[in-house]
Amino acid sequence: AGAVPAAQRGSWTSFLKSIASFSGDLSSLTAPPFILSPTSLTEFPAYWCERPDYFAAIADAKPGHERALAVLRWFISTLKDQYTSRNEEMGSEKKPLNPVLGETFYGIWPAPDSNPSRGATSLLVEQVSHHPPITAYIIDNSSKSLRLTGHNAQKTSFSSGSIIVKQIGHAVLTVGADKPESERETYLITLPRLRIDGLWYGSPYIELADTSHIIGGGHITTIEFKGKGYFSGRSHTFKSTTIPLPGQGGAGPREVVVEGTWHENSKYVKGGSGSFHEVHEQKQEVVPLEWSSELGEYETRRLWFLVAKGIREGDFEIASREKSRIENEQRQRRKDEQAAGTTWQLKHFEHVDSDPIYESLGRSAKLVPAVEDMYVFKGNWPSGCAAVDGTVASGSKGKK
Ligand code: 0T9
Repeated sequence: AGAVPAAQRGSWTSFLKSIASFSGDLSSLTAPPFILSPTSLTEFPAYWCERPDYFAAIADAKPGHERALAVLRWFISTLKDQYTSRNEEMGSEKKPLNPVLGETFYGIWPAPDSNPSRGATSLLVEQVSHHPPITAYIIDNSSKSLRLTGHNAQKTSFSSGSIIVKQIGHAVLTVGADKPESERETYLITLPRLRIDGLWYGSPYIELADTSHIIGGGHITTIEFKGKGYFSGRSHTFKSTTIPLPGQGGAGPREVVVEGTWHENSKYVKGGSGSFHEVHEQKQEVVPLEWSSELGEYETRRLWFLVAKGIREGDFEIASREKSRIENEQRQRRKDEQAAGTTWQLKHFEHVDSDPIYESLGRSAKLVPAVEDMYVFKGNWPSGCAAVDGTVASGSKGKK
C-alpha cells in the first residue's frame, strides 16, 4: 500500500475492514490522519460556481435548446472541481470533515472587473441534518436573475473493493428567479453515482457512474457516465443526449449528442459540430464572508479552525482533541434538547416533504423515486451577500 505512511498501515487496514463490514453513514467512521481533509462537506456546494462564466452564460442563452445546452455545459464544467480537485490539490480523495447540525458556510464570487455586468454570486449553505448528513444550499446571482437550490445526502455501500455512493437529493436551477412565476424557467438536476476506487493503495479517487438528468426549458438531457474499461477505455467519460420533451422543443434539433471527458473537454457528435465544452485552468474560488457574530458560532471555518490547522500542519493531537471536543459538545446539546423537549431549529431553511418541481419535471423522465423532499430557503441572507447588497464588486471580499 504505497501511499499509506508506514506508521498508519495498520489503522488504514482496519479502517478498510470497518468500511467493508459497514453500511450506511461512512462519515462517522474514524479514519487514520493521512486521509483526513481539513475541509467540511458544507463547503462543497461552492463547486457549483467555481466557473461563474458558464453559470452566467445560462441567463444570456436563447430560451429553447440553446439554453438547455448552456445548462448542460455549466453542469459538466463543474464536475472536474466536484470530483477530482481533492486529488489534484491533496494527492488523493480525502475524508471531509463531517458537519455538525446547523453548521453554515457563506461566500461570494465578486463580479469580475473585466465583466462587471456578470454581477456577483452569493452562496449560503446549512447542514440541515447530522445523522444522516444532509447539506442544503442556495446560490444566487441577482444581476443575472439565476438561482440554484438543492440538498445533498449520500447512501454508501461497499462492493468488490470500492465504495459505491448513491447521491440522494437534487438541485433546481431557476432562470428569471426575480421575475413573476409565469416568466421563470426551472431545470431539475439529478446527480450521478460515485465509485471510490484506489482504497487498497491508500490513494482513493472518484469515478462517476450511471446516469443523471437535466430536465427543463422544454428539453430533457440524459447524461451517461463511464470510466476506464467501459466504452472508450478512458477515465471520466460521458455521453449526453438532449431531446425535446413531448410536444415541446420548438424549431431546434430533434437530438443533440455530446461526447467527451468531463474533466477535460467534449464535442458534439450529433445536432451540432465542434467543441462543446472545455475546462480551463483558471477557476474563481469562492471568497468566504468575513466572520461577524451574525454568521454564528457554527460558521464552518470558525468551528473547525483548530482541527483544520492541526490536519494541515500535521499536528494530529490537536486535531483529534478538538474534533472530540466538538463532537462531545454536539452530543451534550442533543441530550439537553431531549431533556427540555425541544428540537434544533434550522436557521435558513424549512423542510418540506415534497418538491413540486421535482415531481412535475421528474414525471417526464419517470424518475425514481417519484417524490423527493426539499429545503425551502427562508430568504434571510446575511449582510455582505450580493443577494442583499446588489452588485458586489471584485476586491471588496463581500463586505460593504
Ligand atoms: C456533494 C461530492 C460529494 C458531496 C461528497 C462520498 C464523499 C462524501 C460526499 C458527493 C458534492 O457536490 C460532490 C464530492 C465528494 C464526495 C465525498 C468523497 C468521499 O470520499 C466522501 C465519503 C463520505 C468518505 O469520506 C469515504 C471515506 C474516505 C476515506 C475515502 C476517501
